[in-house]
Amino acid sequence: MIVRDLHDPTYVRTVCGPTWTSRRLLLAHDGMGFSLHDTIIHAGSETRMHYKHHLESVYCISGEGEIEELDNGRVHQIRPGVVYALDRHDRHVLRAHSELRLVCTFNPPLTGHETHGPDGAYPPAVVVAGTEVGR
Ligand code: 9YT
Repeated sequence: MIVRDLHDPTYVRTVCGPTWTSRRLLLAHDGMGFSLHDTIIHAGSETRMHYKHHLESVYCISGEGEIEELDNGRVHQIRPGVVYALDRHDRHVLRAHSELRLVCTFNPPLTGHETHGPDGAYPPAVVVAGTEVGR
């Protein structure tokens, strides 16, 4: 069994982007088949993303914002209790009206240090003999 505490820096990897702070609780090396993050999105920010190599689901536990699907212009309100799943590698922009706290999963799991490239994606996982390897 794996037990992690968000407040224990020994195991929780914190990675920052320009508009977000991601506390990565479970990663590829944990062998769960997904990674699990507790992510803070800064109030007033806008983040354009396109996870070409991953499927992400995002569950809001606090804050208010909106997500726009860039392929069709649809806008969805984000508030506690709302989940969105990027099941089609959807291009999107996330706007945080207030600080958002989001629980995120990635499949395949992140290996640890990923941040967005200029295309809004994280790099693909490197698979060696069935195991994702950090880059
Ligand atoms: C909602 C979202 O995708 N934010 C970017 C950070 C990402 N969730 C992460 O790495 O935790």
